[in-house]
Amino acid sequence: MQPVPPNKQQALVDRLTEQCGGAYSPETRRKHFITGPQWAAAYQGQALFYAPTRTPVTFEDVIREFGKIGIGYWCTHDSDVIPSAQLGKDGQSEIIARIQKSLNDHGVKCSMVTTETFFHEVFAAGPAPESPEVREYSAFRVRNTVDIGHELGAQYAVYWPGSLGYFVQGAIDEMQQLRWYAGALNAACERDIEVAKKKGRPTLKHCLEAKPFEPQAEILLPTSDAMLGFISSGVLTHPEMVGLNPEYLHELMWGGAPRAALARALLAGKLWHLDINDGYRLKHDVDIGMGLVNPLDWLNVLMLLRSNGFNGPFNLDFKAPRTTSNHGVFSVSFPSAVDRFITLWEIAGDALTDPIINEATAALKAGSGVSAGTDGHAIAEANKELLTLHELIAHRLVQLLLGLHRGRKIFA
Ligand code: GLT
Ligand code: MN
Ligand code: MN
Repeated sequence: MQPVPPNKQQALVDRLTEQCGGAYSPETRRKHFITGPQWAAAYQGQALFYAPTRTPVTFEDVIREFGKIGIGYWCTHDSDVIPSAQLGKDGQSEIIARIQKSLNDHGVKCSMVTTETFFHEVFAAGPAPESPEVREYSAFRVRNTVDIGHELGAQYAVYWPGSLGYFVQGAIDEMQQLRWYAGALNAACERDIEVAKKKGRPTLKHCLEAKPFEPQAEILLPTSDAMLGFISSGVLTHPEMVGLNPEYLHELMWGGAPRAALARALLAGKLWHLDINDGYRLKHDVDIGMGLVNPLDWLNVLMLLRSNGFNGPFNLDFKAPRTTSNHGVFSVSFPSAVDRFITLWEIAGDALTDPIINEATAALKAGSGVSAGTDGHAIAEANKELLTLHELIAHRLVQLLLGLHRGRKIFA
């Protein structure tokens, strides 16, 4: 092949993207409760050890492009768009008005706001350290985020306490820091009740997001399960207002099975928001686009969610690789992530109504009908052939995933 000069490269990528097929219309995409984070779209590829590979984009660019793609909802940290020095000051309302205008112009809604309690120097010792002034500042930040959320019409607030922890041992009192962290959440909920009442709006759903490592070495609330324990531990004044925003990859990072983690959250009635992405077990937070690494596992996860009535928000918390250009972020990364999600969601629907899977599942639940009392060996013998269905169900799911039930098409 001839070299592809710089001025021909975008056209080549666009043509091949088009040839991939499988894209949904913006209208179809908008039917799903899919949300796109400002920080994900604006990420310049500058993770630890790396220089940025992309140029900055504004929130206006992000919202406009989300609107074109058919991503119906936008979410943001308090400080993604509003410089932290302006938070709670006059500059904040001026920026919020500009955000609102962009959202209106492009038919996008704000679904969620989240407080950044990790990046700013003030959070060097985390969001709930010894210093009462820092804790008062954290409370101000979460209260102010609640205000921003209500102004922008959001329904959800997310908190990621990744900096609640330590690098070196000896200085941290875990009991106290957990109580202090609860204090910040309590401040957010109390402000929410006040503002919601004043505005005649429902209160927000406050969702905790766990990640087992990064940026601290040891994290006090490292998993969704740890957070469930925290929510019901008695330290929150409004535990009914606090639930979870699990992230698919964050559960893999500690070696968990995301589907089982989500099942536990569903059982507790706390699965309220979900960050969708992909990556590898026991590795750092690579935030790869949903379905690029573990499509079969994702199919299983979506079957669980569909059959338990969870319809979103599905938050595209992934990061385009450093090799993707600014143009590629909106022409390839976001639309293809949405389309993989929708396809897997539809296949999950097919799998849930698949006659083979359904009959196999029903047969497994029916058992053998042979009552052998307390004779374990006889019970096992009587069920032996039925249990082969486990493997058959797995085969059927892979068939549905890869379209193998339709036969492989060979193009001449
Ligand atoms: C940070 C984290 C994400 C969280 C964001 C919400 S912050 O980017 O790695 O997984 O969803 O605060
Ligand atoms: Mn996340
Ligand atoms: Mn992540």
